[in-house]
Amino acid sequence: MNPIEKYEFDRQGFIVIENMLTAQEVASLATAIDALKAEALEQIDSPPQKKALWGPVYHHNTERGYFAFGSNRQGETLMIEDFFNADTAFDCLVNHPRTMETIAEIVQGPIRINNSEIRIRYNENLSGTHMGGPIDHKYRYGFNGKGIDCMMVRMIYFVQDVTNEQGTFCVVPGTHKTNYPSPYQGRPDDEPGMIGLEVKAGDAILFTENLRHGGFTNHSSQVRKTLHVGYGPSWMMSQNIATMDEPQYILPETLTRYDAKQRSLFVLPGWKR
Ligand SMILES: O=C(O)CCC(=O)C(=O)O
Repeated sequence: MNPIEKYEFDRQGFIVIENMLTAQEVASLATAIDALKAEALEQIDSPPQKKALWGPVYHHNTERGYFAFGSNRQGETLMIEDFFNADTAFDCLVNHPRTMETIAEIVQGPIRINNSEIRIRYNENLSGTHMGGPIDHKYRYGFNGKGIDCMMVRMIYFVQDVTNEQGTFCVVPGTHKTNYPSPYQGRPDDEPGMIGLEVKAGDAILFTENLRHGGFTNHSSQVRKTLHVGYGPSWMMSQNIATMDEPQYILPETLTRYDAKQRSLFVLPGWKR
């Protein structure tokens, strides 16, 4: 993080990082997302199913190691969690050098990955606004003598250009520091102060989970596909919806193909499956 990025992240609660991925990474990630999307849509109603703590019922694909929920109908989102298990194309996002250099500046102490989701958003779908203001300790933005001290943060990677019309990720800048809960409801398109963050393929957005955020309505025919990876202090368990506060769902086969540094982003020292 350069001094401007650090200042802006502290001031606004997010930064847009241009050209985070190479053209080759964008191409292979986009291909892997499409293949997984097709499979997940086919399997979504098949057993086994898991009811998440927060309510939704997910298809658990035990063979490829992911959880999927939602549909490709107009107005809907398809969510695929724990996608790292499903395809080696995603390995480039585990211990991604520029990402880790950035995260190390805002999360203190050993870091672990706590969230991995593909969001596929169809025409007329929006992501309801959430967070901002005083918040659960897991998502808190903090600052101390050592600098920025975030709990959960997320990096969103883009494999397509996304304009506001196409359902950008959107934020109310500065709301990671507000002292009152937001009085507004969950429709991002109508919320005062909400701005869309337009991006190009290969860009990434880093934000603190404390920031008020969501996704504008996708008014276009482009299906919006994004990869979301969450980071935080090493004590934090999974923040995926299907496996909330459980150990990270990472298959032994996946860990086998990772190097030691990549493994350390998922597994606590001494932890055995
Ligand atoms: O990208 C979106 O549409 C919303 C994403 C979001 O809410 C999140 O990553 O927490």
